[in-house]
Amino acid sequence: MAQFEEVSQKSKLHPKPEGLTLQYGTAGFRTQAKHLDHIMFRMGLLATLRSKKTKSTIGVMVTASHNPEEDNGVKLIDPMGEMVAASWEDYATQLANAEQDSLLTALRDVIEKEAIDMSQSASVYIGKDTRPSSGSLSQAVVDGVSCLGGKIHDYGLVTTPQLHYMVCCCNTHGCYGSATVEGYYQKLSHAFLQLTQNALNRTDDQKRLVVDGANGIGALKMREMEPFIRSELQVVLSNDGSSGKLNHLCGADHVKVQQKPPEGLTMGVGERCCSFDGDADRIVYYYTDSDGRFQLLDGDKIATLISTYLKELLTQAGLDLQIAVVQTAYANGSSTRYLEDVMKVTVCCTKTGVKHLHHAAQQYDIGVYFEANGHGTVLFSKAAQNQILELVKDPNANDERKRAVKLLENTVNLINQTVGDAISDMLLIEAVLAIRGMSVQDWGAIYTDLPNRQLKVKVSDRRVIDTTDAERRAVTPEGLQDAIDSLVKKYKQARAFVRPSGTEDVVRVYAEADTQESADSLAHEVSLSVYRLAGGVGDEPKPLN
Ligand code: NG1
Ligand code: ZN
Repeated sequence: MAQFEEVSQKSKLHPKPEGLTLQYGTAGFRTQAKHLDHIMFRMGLLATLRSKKTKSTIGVMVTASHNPEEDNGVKLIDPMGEMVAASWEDYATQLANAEQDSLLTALRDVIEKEAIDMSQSASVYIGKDTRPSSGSLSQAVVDGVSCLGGKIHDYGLVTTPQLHYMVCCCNTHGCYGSATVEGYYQKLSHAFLQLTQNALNRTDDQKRLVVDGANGIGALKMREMEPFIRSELQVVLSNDGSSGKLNHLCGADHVKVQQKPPEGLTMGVGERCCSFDGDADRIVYYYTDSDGRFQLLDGDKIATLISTYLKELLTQAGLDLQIAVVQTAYANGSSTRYLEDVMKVTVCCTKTGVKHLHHAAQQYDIGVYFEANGHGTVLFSKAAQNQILELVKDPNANDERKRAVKLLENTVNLINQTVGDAISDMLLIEAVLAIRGMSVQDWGAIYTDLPNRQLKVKVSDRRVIDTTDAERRAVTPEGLQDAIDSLVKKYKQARAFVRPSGTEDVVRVYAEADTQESADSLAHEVSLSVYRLAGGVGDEPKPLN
C-alpha cells in the first residue's frame, strides 16, 4: 500500500535511536526532548489509527507539563477529551519501541488487532506548549499523521486542557462549545460572569488575584483571556515567560513540593495568589499570613471548597444527587477526615494519575476529583446534567431553588469536564469565594493540613517496588512495608507510603505526622529504608535538617 511506503520513507527522517526503550507512563511519554523525535512521528501514526478506529477526531498534545524545560513529552486524547484508552497505551509503547526495520510490522499488528479500516478518513488535533523543542516535535507528529493521510488541525500554542476541550467540542458537534480558543474563552467567561453576578459589593482588592504562570503557556493564555473577565477579576500576572525559564523555581509543582512561594512574585500579606504548572492543567493557591508564614491551599483544599459549595447548592435546589470526592494516597489526612466526618461526603481513593481519578469520578452523579498537586476537575453525569437543566426550566420552582439551580447550571458550564484545567479551576474557585463571601484565609481555615513531606530516592530499578491498596502499601521488595510500618509507629498521627514514579526515574516517598519535624524525620527514615531495601544508587539520603 502506498501509505505504508510513505511511512517507511518518512520514518527514516525520524529514526529511532537503537536500543532506546520508553514507556507510555502516567502521563504519556516523557523524557529529554532530544530522545523524542521518533516517538512524536510514531504517535502521529497511532493517533491517525485511533481516529480511523473511533471514526472521531483524536488529540495529540506535545508537552512535559511541570517537568524541566529541557524535557518534553506527548499525550494522546480520546474522542470525548479524556485520556486515551488503556489498551492503546500498550500499542503506543509497542510502536515507540519497535526498532526502525520493524516499525511497519508493529503498525500492521495494531491495524490487524483492532480491525481498522484503512480507507476510513482520519482527523487529528495537535497542540504544543512553549518549550523550545515543542515546535519541531509537533512537526514530527504532523509528519506521522500526514503519512497515513489524516486531516490535521494544528492549534499551535495551547494549554493541555484547551486541546482536550477542542477535541470534545469537535466530537460532540459543538454541543460542548465551539472548537476554537475564542470559543473556550467565551464559554468560560460567560459562565464566570453569570456566577459572579451573585456576589455583591466586592471591592477591587477582593477582585485581585496574583497569578504565577510558571513562565509557560498558561501565562500566554491568561493574557489572552484577561479582557473577557476583567470586570470581575483583576489578574496580576507574574512569571509570564518574558524572561524566566519554564517551571524553574516557579509553577504549581515547585510551590506544592517545596512548600514555598515561587520566585519572581511579590506577595502582600493576606493576598490571594495561585500558580499554574507548565501546561496549565494544575493549580494551587497560597498566601502569606499575618505572622509571615506561607500558607498553601492545594488540590485537597480545592476539592473541599468545591464539594462543599456543590453540596450546599444541591440541598438548596432540592436535587437528590450523590456527590463524591476522589483522592489519591497523597491527599492530606486532614482533608479526608474533614470530608468524611464533617462534610459527610463519600471519599474514594485511587492510584496516582488522572486517568484513575477520572474513571472513579465517572461512577457518581457528581464526582469531584483532585490530586493533592492541584490537578483535578468535576464530572457531572448525563443524568445529573439533565436534572439540573429540567429544574432550570421548571416554572413551579420557588426562588431559592431557582437561584441554586441557575448557579449549578453556570457552574457546569464553567468547569472543563474533560480534564483538570488551571484556568477553569481558577475561575471556579474565584466565583465560589465571591459567591460565599469568603476570603482566602476563611478558605484555608476550613481544616488544618497535617505537616507533610515528599522526597525522591534514586534506585537502580524502580520496578522492584510493587504496591497495593491504591499504592498505600508496598508488596515488594520483601521487608520494606514492615520497615515502613514500624517507623510510622514511632510518630503521632503519622502515615507514610512509597511508590515508583510514573514520570521520573525515582521512587517517591510521602510522610505526614503531627509536626513538620516529625514528618521530615519520618520521610527521611523511610527514604533510608527504600535506599537500603530497594537498591538505592548514589549517596545515602541525608536528613533534611
Ligand atoms: P508520578 O511521577 O507518577 O508521581 C506525577 C504526579 C501525578 C501526576 C503525574 C502526571 C505526584 C506525587 N505525582 O506522577 O500526580 O500528576 O505526575 O503529571 O504529584
Ligand atoms: Zn501539567
